[in-house]
Amino acid sequence: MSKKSEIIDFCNELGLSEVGFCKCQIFDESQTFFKKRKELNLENEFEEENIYKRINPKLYMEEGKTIMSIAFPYLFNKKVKEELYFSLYTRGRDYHKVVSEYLSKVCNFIEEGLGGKAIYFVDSNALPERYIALKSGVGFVGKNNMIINKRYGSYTFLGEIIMDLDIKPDELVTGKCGKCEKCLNACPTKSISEKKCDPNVCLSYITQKKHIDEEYFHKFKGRLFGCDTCQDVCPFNRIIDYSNLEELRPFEFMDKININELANIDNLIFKAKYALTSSGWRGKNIIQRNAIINLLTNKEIISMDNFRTNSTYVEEYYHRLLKYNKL
Ligand code: B12
Repeated sequence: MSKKSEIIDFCNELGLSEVGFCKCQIFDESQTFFKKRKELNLENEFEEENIYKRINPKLYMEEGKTIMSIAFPYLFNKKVKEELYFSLYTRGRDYHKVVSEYLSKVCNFIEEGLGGKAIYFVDSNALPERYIALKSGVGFVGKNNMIINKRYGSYTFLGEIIMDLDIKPDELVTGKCGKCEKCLNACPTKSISEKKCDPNVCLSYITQKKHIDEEYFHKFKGRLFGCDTCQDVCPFNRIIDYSNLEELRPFEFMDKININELANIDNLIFKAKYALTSSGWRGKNIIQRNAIINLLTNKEIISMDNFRTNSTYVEEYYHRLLKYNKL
């Protein structure tokens, strides 16, 4: 049995079916791509600024020969929109932790079972994870920028393993959006278009960034963290499998949002609930701010009688919103 088959079998036993491999080499073709985005000011503050760190996986393992890409499905329930809601990717246990646990098991197998050397990555790193998934045949890139996987659509997280084993690369998968423009038309801030994608106005980013311009307040429309609109309307997400990874199942408190709790959130509640999810990485104040943006821009649920905060940052938003409402 080849080492490739052994790794795939091991992943399958863990419940991971969507895996692929590509060569670990400098992505020369990505240099021009990232340079152009930099010139056009399209880089996002959460992206790595140093292009060399983004295009050279060898920086992380000099003797690396192969990169493995794995897609982790997280969809358990297709009900995206409620009056107030967290984006689907942030309703369960923080995926950085869950994905890391899986990847670390695969790395152990490669090291102890196959005598190789292996390191893993998920999200907070300079590597272009979608590009690696594309090159590894895990999915194709949709007009909404998402990696679209045949079995799970775009509702997957991506993780990678660099190893010093020489594994046969996979073919790119064929698939494309064709003439469909549903995501482009549905994007609430027109962040995605055929010509250019501007992550700096992506509503997911707006819900996570520190300073929000007034023009975006009324765009929240119930979103408490993240945005799923471009995935929700995507035809490739219509007939897909639900996740088999129980560790990513949404917490019960995410199913029925308690807006008063969020608008008045304290450290105890934050730590016991939201900090366990990936929505916690920007801190308690961002969640409280998003809750009050939703409350004060939605005339139906405007009830801020008991509002309290110990944050001058959130207080400032409260006053900006009251002023915005009077305009
Ligand atoms: C910064 C970031 C964001 C920013 C900017 C997003 C963006 N559009 O780039 C914000 C906060 C807005 C964000 C939002 C989201 N994110 Co995010 N994000 C990242 C992060 C950390 C870096 C992404 C990045 O570099 N963006 C710059 C753009 C240009 O790169 P990209 O679209 O990711 O990949 C393209 C380039 O690499 C390009 N490329 C590279 N070389 C070359 C060479 C050539 C010749 C060409 C043509 C292209 C090319 O090809 C890729 C596909 O187009 C990655 C993790 C990582 N390390 O990659 C997660 C990541 C992309 N996010 C992820 C997720 C889940 C989301 C959200 C769905 C969360 C949500 N529900 O709110 C949204 C989706 C928004 C969207 N439609 O893109 C997943 C994507 C999973 C998937 N199946 O695609 C990732 C991979 C995290 C993970 N490990 O799972 N994110």
